[in-house]
This record gives sequence, structure tokens and C-alpha cells, in this order.
Amino acid sequence: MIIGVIGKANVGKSTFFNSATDLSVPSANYPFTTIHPNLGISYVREKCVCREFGVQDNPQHSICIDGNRFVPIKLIDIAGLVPGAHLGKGLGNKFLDDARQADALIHVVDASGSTDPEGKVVEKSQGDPLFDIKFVEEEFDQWLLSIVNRDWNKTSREMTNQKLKLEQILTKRLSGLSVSSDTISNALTTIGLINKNPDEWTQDDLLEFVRLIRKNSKPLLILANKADVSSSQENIKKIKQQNNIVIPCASEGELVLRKGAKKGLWYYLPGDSNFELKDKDLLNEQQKKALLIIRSVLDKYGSTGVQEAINTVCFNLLNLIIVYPVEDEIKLSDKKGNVLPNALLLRKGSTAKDLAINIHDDLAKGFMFAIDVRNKQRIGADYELKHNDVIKIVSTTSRG
Ligand SMILES: Nc1nc2c(ncn2[C@@H]2O[C@H](COP(=O)(O)OP(=O)(O)O)[C@@H](O)[C@H]2O)c(=O)[nH]1
Ligand SMILES: [Mg+2]
Repeated sequence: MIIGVIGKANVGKSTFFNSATDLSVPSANYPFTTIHPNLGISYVREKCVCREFGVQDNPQHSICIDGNRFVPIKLIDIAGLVPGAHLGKGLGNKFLDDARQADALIHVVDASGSTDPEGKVVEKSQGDPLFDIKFVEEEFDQWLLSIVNRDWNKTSREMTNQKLKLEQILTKRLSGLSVSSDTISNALTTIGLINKNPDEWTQDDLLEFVRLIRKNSKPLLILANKADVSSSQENIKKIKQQNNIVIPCASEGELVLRKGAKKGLWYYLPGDSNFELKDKDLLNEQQKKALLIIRSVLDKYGSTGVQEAINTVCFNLLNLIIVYPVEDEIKLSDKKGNVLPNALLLRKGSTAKDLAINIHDDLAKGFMFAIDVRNKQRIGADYELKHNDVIKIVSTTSRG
């Protein structure tokens, strides 16, 4: 699963990306953040089950800090879009290469209105985030359209020659874009195009189709960045009136908070609504000034928005749940004795068997039953996992 960060130039995509992937806590044991210059690891934050079970955990592929579990998820900083990108302007092709992998999108906008559509700095409030939201989504749709449109006039012949259904042809055409065939047939049915001969499709039909494909295969939230700038407040109100999920954000502030926490200047966990100074005298004037601005964002919006954005994508857009697999249901550990070693992100609706597949093919092949560790009940392969379940899988390959 990959979250893509999109937007025009200069809105703070990289700042958001850097802050969201910078979870460096002293002495933590976790896979490092940057895999590739624009691909990194961010973390979903959720209350860990360790407190409920009263155990001291020892996570191997995630992190637990003061009872908060941070579960890794990939984040990709996608090249900025400019109007006309689908015609090859700007870094159009680079954008396409990155965007195709994403399962959900965070659309970063400059809520302060201090940049024009090309990303050039303009007088405050001259930029229009509402326009930017529209043009970026339209560029995305135009890009998808260009892929679907390629050789469209051959589509009906292909169907006849290869004896394929329309949804099969389209699935082929959109392969590699992280679009499932279900998404495609659902879209065709929803807009009533499933039985329409491709030769009779209008440009409007095509556009409506790709729009729905985008919305369903790359669900998106709006990150109203630069919320620390005073001109942002009015714009955020307007953005919220026109969009479903909008998260006010101060990426730069989050970066400052995470870096200072790492240096031991204050106590702060990503997603907190506050930070605690360790020693006022340790701060220089610049830091004090930055903290005042950050404080006012926290007071106004409840957090910097960075962690909230990642959590919202995972829990609300991608409908993920967290599940803790263990091998020893008494100690809640793996074979080596690591307590609550793993926290996995799975799609809502996943079953005990899906969990086994996720862990290891062999474990799934020999699947016998599973145990819901909370109540020690046996559960079957079809059991639908719940958020925060702790599960032991019993398999012919895992015995003894
Ligand atoms: N005031 C303010 N400025 C920000 C914030 N985030 C980013 N910026 C500034 O916006 C400019 C562009 O940031 P960058 O991350 O490079 O944008 P990108 O081109 O979208 O990747 C830089 O000057 C950042 O310092 C923020 O939360 N508040
Ligand atoms: Mg950038």
C-alpha cells in the first residue's frame, strides 16, 4: 500500500513528505525512513494494545512509544503538477510514473494563497487554492483519459477479435495503475456504460468514466498546508465548503517539532496536540519565535495535521485495520520471545486466512484454525478480523 503526495509546485509537498517520514526516536529499532529520494516510510499512529494487556512490548517492524504504536506505511512524494502537465508541460511523465503506484492521495494545497498556479510566489492571498484543487484533479483526469483514449477506436474490434468484455480490455489498458478490475466494472455499471458499444462512447462518457475511476481507485484528501500563515484561515473555510475531507496543516511546524524532540529540546509525539518544553533556557530566539507560531496552530486546529492526514488516509480512505499476530498466545510473543512483535495494516474485511497469507504462504497453506487471543476463542479461516485484534494462527507448518 502506497500513499502518494500530489499538488502543484511550491505548496509544501516535500516539506510534508519530510516531516511525515522523519520519525527518528532515540534507540528505536525500525526500518529507516528514506528508501529512495522520493519514497519513504511514514507511520500510522494508534493506541497500542500493550497497555490493555499490561505487557512490555518489543516491536520488530513498527514502533511503540509510551503506549502509542506507529505502524509503517509507504509514502511517495510525486513530482509537482502544472497546468498543461498532461500535454507534457513540467515534469508530466515523471508525475505519471510516480502517481500510478499510489493507492490513495494526499493533495497538498497552499492554503495561504501565496503561490500562483505555476508555483511562483505571489503577494499573499493572490493565489487561489480552490482553483488549484480543480486544476490538479483535472490534470490527473486528463492523464488517465490519455491512457484510456489511446487507440480507443480499436476497442470494439479488440472486443470482437479477442472475445473480451469491455471491462477486461479496460483492465488491461489500465494495468500497472493500481486500479482493480472491480473498480472498472463498478464504474461502467454506475454510469450505465457497461453495455454501450465503445464506438458510440462520447468524449463526455470517457471523461465521466476516468473521473469515477480516479475517485474510486485513488481516494483523496485535501491537505490545506501553510495553515500557520494568517491568510490561510479564510481559505480553509472556503476549501471545507467545497471538499469532503480537508485537513489544515503546518508541515514546516511539524518538521520543527520532530527535529526539536529528537534533540531533546521538548517532548512531542507526532499527532500530539501539544509539546512540553524541557528547559526554556535551552532555546534560542529563533526557536522561541517558531514555537509561538506552532502553538497558535495547535490551539486553533488541534494538531499540526501531518499525523492526522496519514491516519485519515489509512483509516478513512483506505479502510485499513491494525492486527497483531503472535505465535505464543500466553506470552503474546513470537518464537524468539518478542512481545507483540508485529502490527499489520490490513484491509477491513480481511479474514484470519488473509492474515496468514500476509505473514507467510506456508502458514496459509497449512492453516488449521486461529485463536482470538483476547477471549481465547478458536476462530475459522473465514473469521473477519477486527481492528486491534491479537491473533494466533495454528497451521500444520507452525506446530512444535
Ligand atoms: N509558512 C509555511 N511555509 C511552508 C510550509 N510548508 C512548506 N512551506 C514553504 O513552502 C515552500 C515550498 O516547500 P516545498 O516543500 O519545497 O514545496 P514542494 O515544491 O511542493 O515540494 C518552502 O519555502 C517551504 O519552506 C508551512 O507549513 N508553512
Ligand atoms: Mg518538492
